[in-house]
Amino acid sequence: MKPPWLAPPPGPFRPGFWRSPVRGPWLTGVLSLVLLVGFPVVAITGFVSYAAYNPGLSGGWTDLTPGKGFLGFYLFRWPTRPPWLYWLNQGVHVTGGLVLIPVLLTKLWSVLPRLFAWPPTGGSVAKAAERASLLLLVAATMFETVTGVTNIQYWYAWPGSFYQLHLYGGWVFLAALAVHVGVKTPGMVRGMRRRSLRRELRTGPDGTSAEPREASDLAPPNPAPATISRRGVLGLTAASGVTMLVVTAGQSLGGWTRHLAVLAPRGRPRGDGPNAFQINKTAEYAGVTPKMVGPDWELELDRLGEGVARRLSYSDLLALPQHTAELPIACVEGWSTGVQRWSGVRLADLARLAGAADAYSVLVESLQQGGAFGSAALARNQIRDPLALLALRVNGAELSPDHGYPARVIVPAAPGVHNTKWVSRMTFRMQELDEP
Ligand SMILES: Nc1nc2c(c(=O)[nH]1)N[C@H]1C(S)=C(S)[C@@H](COP(=O)(O)O)O[C@H]1N2
Ligand SMILES: [Mo]
Repeated sequence: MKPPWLAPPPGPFRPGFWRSPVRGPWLTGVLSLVLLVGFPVVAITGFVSYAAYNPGLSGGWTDLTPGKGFLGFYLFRWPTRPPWLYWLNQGVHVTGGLVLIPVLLTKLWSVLPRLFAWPPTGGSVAKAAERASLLLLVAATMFETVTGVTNIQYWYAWPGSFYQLHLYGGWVFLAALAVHVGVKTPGMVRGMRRRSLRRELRTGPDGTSAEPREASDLAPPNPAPATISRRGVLGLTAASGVTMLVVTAGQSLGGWTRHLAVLAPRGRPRGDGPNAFQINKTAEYAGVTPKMVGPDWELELDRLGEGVARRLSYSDLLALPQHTAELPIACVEGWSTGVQRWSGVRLADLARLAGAADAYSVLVESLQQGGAFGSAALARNQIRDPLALLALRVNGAELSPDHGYPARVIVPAAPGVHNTKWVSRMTFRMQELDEP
């Protein structure tokens, strides 16, 4: 006899409360397998995105992440080829994360009774540790999903930078996932072996009965008659995932699929004409006025520590050799402008003009008045790539004010945030400096 204080309180804490006959080790196992394949893809592309965002420049020019030295152990110099590299990475990261949301929710539903398991500590130290790691995993997964979704939907209102919180959350997630996979994989395999997928996909609610309680505490001790089959649950989940795919993927795929991307704020086509592609921040938002980019606008080229090397007017820039690059802008938020035809001056030519042909890095600053992303640092390989331009024109026309008139950076394979608009100054740094 258990002492009375160990008896669960009424309601969801009593196993008999949970009666769905489809809940059980098989359904949980199938959903787990989908997440086991999907989550690592989303996590890896997320960590890779961080490497792209931070090109490993020391000195903290753009990256202010505290503790970067420790968590940044895997960072590598982000390449400039293939030009669609970041487009693909971020499309997979964001779209993959969104598509997995319905699978995650169904999986959480399938294990919901365990949230109410009694006693909450599990009754032993080992159980308590397992439950704590589970709580951490669920919390980290929710945190990554909520911060990610609010960020791409422009509702982001969390204290602290998205970039840091989502990265740290990612590490917590990865650690908790590793423990979970280690502990649960045998159970997942056993659960899936209990039933044949093919047979389940042919079984409707009439033929659906619960798995035996002895098999797992996920199965209900006192099952109700089935109102949905396992096939129905998996079908609804799959249909939700596919719907999510259809209403978001167009924001990165582009073309006609863009019309379907109703859940993507930067997904839809906008107007027509050479500049009619997605805009992130407008000139108005950045506080860039027509006066600031009028005839007096100049580009300043500096060498760090040595001051101004050159000043170039708009017509000076147009008089330099003009080059063309067909490149997309691919935002960290997962959307892309698709390939546009940019033309302007090579960053390598500007570096040479500044006497900085083999610069280690360059800090590109804009006319933006405050706010984030008004400047960005680029690494040597990005300066030197022949497709890396200070663009003056796009698709045969002058840049529009919102796309960065008079001049903006465009670098192959770089995350959108490095393609600084309304450029006013470029400071070349000749050597790698020590951390400040
Ligand atoms: N000065 C400045 N440049 C900027 C930004 C910004 O906010 N300010 N946003 C960046 C981001 S995050 C992206 S995705 C691209 C978007 O370029 P677009 O608005 O021309 O599509 O511009 C980049 N350049
Ligand atoms: Mo972006």
